[in-house]
Amino acid sequence: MSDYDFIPLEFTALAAPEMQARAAEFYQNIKRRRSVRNFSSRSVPRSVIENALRAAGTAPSGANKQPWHFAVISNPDVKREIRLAAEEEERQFYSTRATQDWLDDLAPLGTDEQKPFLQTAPYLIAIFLQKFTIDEQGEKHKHYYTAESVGLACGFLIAALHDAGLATLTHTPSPMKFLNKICRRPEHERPYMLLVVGFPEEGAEVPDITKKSLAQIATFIE
Ligand code: IYR
Repeated sequence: MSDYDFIPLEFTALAAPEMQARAAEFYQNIKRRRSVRNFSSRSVPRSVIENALRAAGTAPSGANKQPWHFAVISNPDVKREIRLAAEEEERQFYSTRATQDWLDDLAPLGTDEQKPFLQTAPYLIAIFLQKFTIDEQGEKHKHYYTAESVGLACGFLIAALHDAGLATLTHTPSPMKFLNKICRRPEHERPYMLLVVGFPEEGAEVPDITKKSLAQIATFIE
């Protein structure tokens, strides 16, 4: 038995032409999203970050457990600490940990162990995954489909920030356990992703990559 009351769904069906126009418009907007690695230090209103996080928090999740936490870092000393820790991990990744195949796949993107954007960008958002929570009585409450749920919330967050006119970078220093200590998150939370948020540096460039076509990514079984 459910403890929830059921309420009418707020839903307005759109006429086909409007649906088509909106779908096309959304695609035109989202396809301009690029992973940016050169950030300016221009500041971003905190309210924009807050609303993007609210949007992320509406993502579907297993049994509505919402198994995520967003640590939002704008403090310059903390950003510096994160940069130093991430660069330490990345130095080991690029020099010993990564396989040659992996390094070959990354070479065209021009990435390396230098992560100045972790200090330059006005906001870093560290996203943590909660496989379970522990209540005040010390009891564990399990969460479900946590990786899927947090991935969805991150997708919503990136789309919301892009829609608000901001640039992002999904950054995954590996391992990134150092984020627990720096962000003061409990040990049982798994750092999932570090999102860099801000404005691109004047004249920023991005690699000339392409996305797979619709035919390459979808089959229609009609
Ligand atoms: N975490 C490293 C390496 C890296 C890995 C992948 I897969 C990328 O798409 C990009 C980078 C780094 O941030 O440099």
